[in-house]
Amino acid sequence: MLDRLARLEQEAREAVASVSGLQELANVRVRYLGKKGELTTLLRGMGQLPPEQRPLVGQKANALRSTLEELLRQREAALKKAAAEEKWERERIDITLPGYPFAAGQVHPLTAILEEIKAIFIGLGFQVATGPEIESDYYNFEALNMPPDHPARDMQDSFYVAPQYLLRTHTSPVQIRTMELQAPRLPVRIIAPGKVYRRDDDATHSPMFSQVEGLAVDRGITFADLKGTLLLFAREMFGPKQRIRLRPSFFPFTEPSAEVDISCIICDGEGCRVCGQTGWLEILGAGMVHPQVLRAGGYDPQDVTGFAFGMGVERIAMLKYGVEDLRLFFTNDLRFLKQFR
Ligand code: 2U9
Repeated sequence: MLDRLARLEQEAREAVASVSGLQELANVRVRYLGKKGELTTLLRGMGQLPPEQRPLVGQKANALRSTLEELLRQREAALKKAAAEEKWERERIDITLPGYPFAAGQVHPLTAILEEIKAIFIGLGFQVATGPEIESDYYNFEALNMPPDHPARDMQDSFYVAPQYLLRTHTSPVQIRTMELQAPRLPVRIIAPGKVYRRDDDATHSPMFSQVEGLAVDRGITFADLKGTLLLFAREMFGPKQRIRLRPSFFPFTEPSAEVDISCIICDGEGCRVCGQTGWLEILGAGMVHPQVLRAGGYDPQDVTGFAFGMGVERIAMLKYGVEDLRLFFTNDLRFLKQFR
């Protein structure tokens, strides 16, 4: 019996040493230590031994079991380590290799300007409102005090998609919609950025362009609030020394109305080619919201007043970056766009 144990040990040691993988090792474990394994079977035969031999054989058999378990453990650890090392070698990364070239993108210059404009007004407590680009005749014209026979409708050559529907010619419908939703709660303080569409196409006009319009409605809002807001905007956008100038104008949706100029950002008012020797650059239109328009939005013009303004984002970008042809913003020429990194 002791001889058989010794032979079993020798055999098992060789088997453990010869395996090349974890699955094989598991098979070896079953073969020797499993329920029907060789050692177990051998121990079952102990009953046939004379009683005085049993303790010694039992002791040896248990010792062999421990030895084999330890052997298996060690072999398993060694196989796992070898596998991990092999994986490490296989997946090794040479961090000294040069990286792949990566073309970093950038925001479009118009997006950059739009974000700047938004940030300024958000800082003043305005909220950003949006709306559909296909609008009804009502929201685009009628609610803005431009009835069907109003001459102002001739001023806007528009893209109609159906008799009563068109691509919005300004973002003003957004302010009407917002007032409708919000009335009679006060204050209304929103800007409406977005794309607008007009039949216009030359170096300073595109059939699609972007506007930011603003609207503030509350009790006691005055023209002075409008001027203060626009002066602050001009200084944040173009520099702290900016001055603004308002000239009387006309819009159907505001009364009184004004064209707003900033002191020329090239010559600081001295007169140059960019400002046409006037010292001023026109950057926006503005005015006090027409009572008719307040009413369309659901507010009582006897109770509240409001100011509104509108600007073209491309125009601001052209002035700020010195771009002479607005179409450059839309033709995706990388030689142009890469200059705004
Ligand atoms: C509501 C009430 C009033 C928005 C206004 C202007 C003056 C204006 C132009 C600037 C250059 C359009 O992009 S542009 O061609 N806009 O001059 N816009 S007041 O007035 C509103 C808007 C909505 C409910």
